[in-house]
Amino acid sequence: MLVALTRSVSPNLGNCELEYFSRQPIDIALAARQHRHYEQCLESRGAQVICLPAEPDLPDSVFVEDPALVLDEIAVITRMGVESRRAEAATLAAALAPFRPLRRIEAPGTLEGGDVIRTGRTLFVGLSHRSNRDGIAQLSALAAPCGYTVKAVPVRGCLHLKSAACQLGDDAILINRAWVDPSLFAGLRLIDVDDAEPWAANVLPIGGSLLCSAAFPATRDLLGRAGYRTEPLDISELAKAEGALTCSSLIFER
Ligand code: CIR
Repeated sequence: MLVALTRSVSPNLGNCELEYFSRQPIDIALAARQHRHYEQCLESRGAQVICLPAEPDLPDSVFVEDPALVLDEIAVITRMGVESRRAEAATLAAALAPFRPLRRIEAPGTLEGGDVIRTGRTLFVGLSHRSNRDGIAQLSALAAPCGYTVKAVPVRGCLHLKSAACQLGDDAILINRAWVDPSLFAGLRLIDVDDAEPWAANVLPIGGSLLCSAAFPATRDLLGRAGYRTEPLDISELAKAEGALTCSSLIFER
């Protein structure tokens, strides 16, 4: 049984961290409706959604992908690259404890789940503003006994590795080559985002289809032509906080 761990939108989302976007007003009620629709899409694809209560003091806490990484054997509670988000880990760790033994990234390491792409037993980890070499080395030491190889991937021009590239549920990667070196994914099939849609690489494979942002129709079209079933979701309000599709859930086998 697939579990999707989520957290309701903070009423304070408007005070989110921003790295690449200018601050825009966020309609919190609309963000909450869009997030609920996202959860319904996960449910309709077979996931049991466990939604944690909103954290009014933690603006970015809806983005549960970042404070933890759930592998088949363990869950790694990360140490986030921005101080303002570190308190998100406590309640997320409590929610994950029944499912996996917990491990932790410790200072001076930093790591955010948005920087981790898994393909088979390989973890590609973005070396970004948010995840540093020490954090990646710690993850490598924690995951190696479970049979994972960790590969560091320098990222430029975007928030996380998963802003630049995402795994499509098979041996393919959707990629914006301007932000990550494609040669690092040697052996995998690469599909480029549409040139006019640099932020389109973040899509979520679940239940045999790809959840895509409705804001990037050209990339969705090209995925359709490549044989993928896609579903557009309006995530306009979470996108203003630099969120996309993968960042609002942690999906794992129970
Ligand atoms: C942040 O800057 O941390 C949030 N405003 C956005 C995080 C999005 N996370 C993700 O894509 N994994």
